[in-house]
Amino acid sequence: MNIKHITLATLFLIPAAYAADKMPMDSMPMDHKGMDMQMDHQNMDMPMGQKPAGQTATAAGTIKKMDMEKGTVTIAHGPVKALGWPSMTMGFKAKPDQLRTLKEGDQVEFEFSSKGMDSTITRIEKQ
Ligand SMILES: [Cu+2]
Repeated sequence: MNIKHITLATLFLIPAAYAADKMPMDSMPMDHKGMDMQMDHQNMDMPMGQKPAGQTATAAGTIKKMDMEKGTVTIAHGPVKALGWPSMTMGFKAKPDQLRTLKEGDQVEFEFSSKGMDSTITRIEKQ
């Protein structure tokens, strides 16, 4: 019991004393934080410099709404494993040609490319 207590006290006290004596509080932590922030910023900028490569995925769902003039289709789709998406209702860009044979309420299977918030249907078929 007693030995354990002494050991614990020593373990806590020595690093604390060391830190107070050898590491000035005002320089090291700040420098370190600044470095992390710069690195994060670089990482965020990197994808912008690359050519826009959208991810392609397939999903199945139900057509909720179509807008031939805007070229959009709203689909309540199931989970998209490839992108880590849960099931949701969302709008996709689509060419009127792709929507011509479809109507609201249709069950569809489709393929799309996703770039940020933009998802464009590349193939869509009635199930
Ligand atoms: Cu979605």
